[in-house]
Amino acid sequence: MEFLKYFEPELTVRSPGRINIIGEHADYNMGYVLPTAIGKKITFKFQRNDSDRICHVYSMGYDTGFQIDLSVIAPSNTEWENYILGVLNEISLKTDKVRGFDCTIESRLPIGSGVSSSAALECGFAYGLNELFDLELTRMEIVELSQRAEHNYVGTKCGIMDQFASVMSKEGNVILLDCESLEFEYIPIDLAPYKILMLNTNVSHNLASGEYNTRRAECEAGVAVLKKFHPEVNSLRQATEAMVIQHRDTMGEKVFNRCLYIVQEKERVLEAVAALKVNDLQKLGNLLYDTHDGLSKLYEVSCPELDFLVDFSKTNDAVLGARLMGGGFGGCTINLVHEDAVADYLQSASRAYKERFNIELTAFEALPSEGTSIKLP
Ligand code: GAF
Repeated sequence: MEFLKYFEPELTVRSPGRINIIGEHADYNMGYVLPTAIGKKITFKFQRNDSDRICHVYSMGYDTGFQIDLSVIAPSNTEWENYILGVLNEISLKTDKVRGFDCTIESRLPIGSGVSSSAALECGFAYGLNELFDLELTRMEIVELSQRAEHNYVGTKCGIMDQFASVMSKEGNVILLDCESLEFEYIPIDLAPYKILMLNTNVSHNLASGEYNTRRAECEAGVAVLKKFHPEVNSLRQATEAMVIQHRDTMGEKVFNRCLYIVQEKERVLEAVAALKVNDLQKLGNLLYDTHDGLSKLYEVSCPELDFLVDFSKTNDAVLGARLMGGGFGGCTINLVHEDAVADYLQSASRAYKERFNIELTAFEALPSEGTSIKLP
């Protein structure tokens, strides 16, 4: 099939990836997270076509596309298509206003690196259709339907953080999001003279999606135990460390470890926000290290490459803190590095990483940026 790759678009939408300062695997446990969008984005170009129900979506990066008949939306065997189809399916459950369109997608977001190219794909696509066909969806509806798309068409039972950050972020701020009430606060972030340096391990251990859902199930198993003794506990958000410790034997070691990490992480996010507000970057850095420790030893979502980079960072005084970021099992570490030392640090980390794993490290600076938006001509 011939696809339209280049056309004068009616609408261009830019949808960013995200970082998360702290609060990992906290969202589906109804805890707190501290994410923001970054400057790296996916660009969508849209135009309506003259068909009532035939749509074309083309990925410039994969150099391949697919056709969709709006009257038969169903999952595909190709993973990236399911992010798009899942969104179309969710939108079709809400409205019948969508008509035929052509769309091209061009990504500057490294896939599988923990900066949530998946949420950027879902949210940017949903945002674009909302504008193109006047669907009158609110930003929050876009966030929620994109999350459901991932659950229903991709199979990852993700929390709400990534979609929320992709759509709701504001330049120069992080978002303190309470994933239980969905109340949120923008917190200005100025880390000078430190920078947020992302180091990409360039590995993505393919266990990730299955293991992610397993972690979620393990947390739910912990909640089920706690609920027998504390009926008010509906999620780990309502649990305390003392409760988790008290019921350690009933939970069993693995579920206990998962729950312990989650209740400790909940406190760390609040401590990190307090530290940010008084510019105590040393404290913030130590909290990042504590989170990594928990993710690696208790939650067991790290891998040798991520552990290596975090350990390596501890040998350099210019780094205040580092941890794996995102779901885990590969992707990036987030590092708080003194601006004068970024280049040297990157050079030494790259050399050491290459020597140990024979893999090239890649890096970028993350700048807190605006969420999904229309690109004006
Ligand atoms: C992935 C998920 F999509 C998020 O919802 C979140 O749970 C994150 O992993 C871990 O914090 O990015």
